[in-house]
Amino acid sequence: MKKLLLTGANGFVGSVLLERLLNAGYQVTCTTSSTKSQSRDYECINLDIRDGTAVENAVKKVKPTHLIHLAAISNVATSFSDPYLTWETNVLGTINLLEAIKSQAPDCFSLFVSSSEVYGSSFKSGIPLDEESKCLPLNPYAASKLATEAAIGQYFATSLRGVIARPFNHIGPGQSPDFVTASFAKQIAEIENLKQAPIIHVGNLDANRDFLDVHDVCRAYIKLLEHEDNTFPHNIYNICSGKPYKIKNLLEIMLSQSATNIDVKLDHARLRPSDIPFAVGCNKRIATDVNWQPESSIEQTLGSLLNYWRKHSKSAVLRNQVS
Ligand code: A2R
Repeated sequence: MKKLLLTGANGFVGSVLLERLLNAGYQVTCTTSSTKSQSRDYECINLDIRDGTAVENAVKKVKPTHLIHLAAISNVATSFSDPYLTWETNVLGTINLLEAIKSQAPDCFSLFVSSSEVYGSSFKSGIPLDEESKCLPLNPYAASKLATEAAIGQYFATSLRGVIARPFNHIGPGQSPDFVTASFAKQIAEIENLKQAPIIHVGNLDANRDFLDVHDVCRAYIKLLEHEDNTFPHNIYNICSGKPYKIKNLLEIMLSQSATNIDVKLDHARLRPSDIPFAVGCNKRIATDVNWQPESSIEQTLGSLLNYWRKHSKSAVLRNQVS
């Protein structure tokens, strides 16, 4: 029986990944730091990963064969406003898990989810970055993830089994509208539902980013977990499309999927001073070692995101009409 412990199950990725893990036949125990609706399909433990004793008790109870660690402070703005919370959660929280796995489930195979943000200034080279590129973090979130990778690497070298993923931008339902494609989709849906004037407010449209459908990202995580008895030539993998998408082109695709005429307005408050013009990854390593490739087209991904926000916006309109 594959017993999997999933941290951060309430988050954007966790919600999608949980469904896919259950469909793949895993017996899943989720950990969340806030309440999650209970289900007969999985177990749920309320856990703050900063509490080492609680983490050890949870791992002792579950004795997982597999771990996917998503729980983190994942928002860059929060990492600037609360660096202590970010480092405590991301670095020390992960060390709590590593120690618990080491003492309570030493044969467990673990997937630790880091971030492409660790590359930071290296993106200024303007070429797709592979896993050997220098990591030069530009914000506390990225720095905390890189420090976490160093800690994990030491456990891998001396005791534990596992792999680290560095996902690039991912798109999907449930993501906060602080992220660019969710912001566009939410605004278009609200304009269609006459909740916003027909003007979409945007930030820097010239940046090139590497986007994946969240389902492709989750497929990569499961492939990494299941790859040939967990033997890999490497222990860090980029999860990316390898393609640059200009934000302006993504907006054009989304506008073309709406029948409403919408004007575009630059909102200076949405411009970030340290914007990196080009942040794209190279996915050769995961394609070669694990035989993973993205499957969704960008048009499909943006279309389903837009439909999610249309439903969301419509049900909010209906709720307002009833109350
Ligand atoms: O508060 P909750 O139950 O929603 O849980 C959040 C969880 N989290 C924690 N869990 C336990 N103890 C903590 N002290 C703690 N602090 C935060 O992490 C939340 O559900 C989850 C992260 O979800 P999102 O912010 O939506 O991140 P996303 O996009 O799902 O990214 C997943 C992973 C993160 O490690 C990123 O750094 C990475 O992918 O790229």
